[in-house]
Amino acid sequence: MADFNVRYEEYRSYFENELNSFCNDIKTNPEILGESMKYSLLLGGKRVRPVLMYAVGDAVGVDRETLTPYAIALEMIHTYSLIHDDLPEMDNDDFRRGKPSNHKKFGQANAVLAGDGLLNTAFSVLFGECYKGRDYVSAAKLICDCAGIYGMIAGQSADILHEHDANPTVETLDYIYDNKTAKLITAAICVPSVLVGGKQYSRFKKLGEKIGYLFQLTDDILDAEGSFISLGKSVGKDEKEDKLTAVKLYGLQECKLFADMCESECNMLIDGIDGEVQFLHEFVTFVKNRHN
Ligand code: GRG
Repeated sequence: MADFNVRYEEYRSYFENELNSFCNDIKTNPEILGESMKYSLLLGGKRVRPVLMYAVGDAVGVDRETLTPYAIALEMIHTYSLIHDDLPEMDNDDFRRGKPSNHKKFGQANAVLAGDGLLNTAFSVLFGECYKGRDYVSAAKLICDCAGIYGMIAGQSADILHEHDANPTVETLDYIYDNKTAKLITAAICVPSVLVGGKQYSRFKKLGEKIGYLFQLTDDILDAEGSFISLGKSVGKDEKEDKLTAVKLYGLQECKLFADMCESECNMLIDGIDGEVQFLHEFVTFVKNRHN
């Protein structure tokens, strides 16, 4: 795992530098708009989506320079979703990544606009790549679709609808997981494949869906038994708000067994991928065992 940590850090710090340069060029009038966007964007975070994108890029032969605009756009979309999710009318969380959430720092109206600004800028970055050719357009569209009304937003809508659900079903839970969380992770994994004409696309898609599912499963386990110190956000909220989660449906112990099963399934899918995939195997272990 030592090699994994080094390589993860290499991808993460490369991305962090690129993101910092990108943010230096954001200058808005009024200033508070750009400041509130950058506040959340640069608050830290594990950067799992950019890291995954770069790792798959290395496996299929797409360089980091080519991927970086897509990674930045995806991280902006992810960050906007967290800002909006933390708002009182959504998940109502005062902390994110160990710091005051965006609306606590800038107020609710500015937080809505910071999220809108990030989404809009993400689209602008994606459009900026499209002149390069058809594969670049397809990769941009993939991210838009995964983030949109047949992806993350649909998952969030279902998540809200099924709070206090008296008759929760596996199908509903899977729909929420597959869309709210797994779609953006699938986009991160599939973009490099799309940029080389769809090389091993269906294998990467299945892998993205499975890693995304595992990611949400561990998120729910951490909400049930993690701590504020390690997570940097409130814990125990799913139960308090009677959210439809795997912990509610299966119980904590079953959830952990389920996570073991998902980990094995991810590893089987990775075994079917051609290329250098050791990092991906270790990434799955990292997701399964994460503490934040
Ligand atoms: C469209 C308003 C709107 C919301 C979208 C994604 C989402 C729905 C809400 C965010 C809350 C949530 C629990 C999402 C599931 C995905 C997830 C586990 C997000 C946390 O991602 P990490 O762990 O966060 O990658 P960091 O802080 O490391 O970037």
